[in-house]
Amino acid sequence: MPEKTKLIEMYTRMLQIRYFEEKVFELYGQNLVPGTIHLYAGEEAVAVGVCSNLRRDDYIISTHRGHGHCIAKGADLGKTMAEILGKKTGYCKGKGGSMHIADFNIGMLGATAVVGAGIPIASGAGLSIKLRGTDQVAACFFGDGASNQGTFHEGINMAAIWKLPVIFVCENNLYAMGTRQSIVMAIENVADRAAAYGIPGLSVDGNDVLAVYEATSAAVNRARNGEGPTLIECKTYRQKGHSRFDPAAYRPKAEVEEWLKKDPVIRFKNKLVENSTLTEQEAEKLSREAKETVESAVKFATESPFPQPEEALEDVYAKKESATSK
Ligand SMILES: Cc1ncc(C[n+]2csc(CCOP(=O)(O)OP(=O)(O)O)c2C)c(N)n1
Ligand SMILES: [Mg+2]
Repeated sequence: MPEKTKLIEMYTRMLQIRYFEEKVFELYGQNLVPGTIHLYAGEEAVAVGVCSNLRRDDYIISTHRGHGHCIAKGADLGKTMAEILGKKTGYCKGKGGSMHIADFNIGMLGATAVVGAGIPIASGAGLSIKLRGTDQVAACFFGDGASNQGTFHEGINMAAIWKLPVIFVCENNLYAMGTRQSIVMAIENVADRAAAYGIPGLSVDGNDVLAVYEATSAAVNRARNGEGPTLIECKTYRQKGHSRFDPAAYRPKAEVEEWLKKDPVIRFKNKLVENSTLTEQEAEKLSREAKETVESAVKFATESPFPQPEEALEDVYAKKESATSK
């Protein structure tokens, strides 16, 4: 089990992700978010359990459901919110939006809206680490749906044969849009696929941040020691629909209720109180502070200016000098 300061940091991050997503949902309702959004609420234990094992110079590769990954890796909440609102102060100057946030300073190599596309990118990052001879690792988040893409096979196979320092993290939330996993997969555990690549594959309770933390800790040690990649499947559930407009009517009510009882944020709080890491009052204070942090991120983002139309093509193409010097 991590030490007290680390546990509190992990709980704080989970709270920040939850409140952040609630705010994004609210702002979307006020027509302040261009495009669509995919919320991470309910899956906080995965991002935090994984990223709490990573150093700042380690890499992550994210998905269309990526706000939680960014926050867990240490992204600035104000710049993240500003990007989602299309503001000039956002990570990509407001030109990327929710699904294209990147911050190389914290090792966040980028989100992608193309399902499964991050998997070979992670293997590429792993190859870069190996060629440069550093002890960094790359963690790649993707969904159960993505694990049915060809990129999953190609990316993991390559990482396995070259023993690349990559942790493949499947966020199995049982659905790819409205399609239930059992309709499109003849196996129950995505982790079983690891056998095909000769690498370890584990299925863990993705709503238990400590279970995710322990599994990732072993995978990170393995990767840093040059022993190659690991596939970790985290069984979890998104509390909202696939995207903002999806009421998720295809999910049985009893199933939703069962998973809401396994809320990862509440479960972690209960655990911290039970084992005397926190008192109820201290937990309440952390919750208030996380809300305030998110409120100031919203204030920063909403008060920030939009980019000007004439800036539209800036940062889109490489400058001539740098393009020819390559
Ligand atoms: C290559 C590709 N195919 C289809 C889509 C449309 N699409 C967007 S999200 C999604 C479902 C992804 O499911 P999963 O990988 O389980 O991630 P989750 O949304 O459950 O987190 C699909 C099919 C896409 N963006 N990219
Ligand atoms: Mg899914």
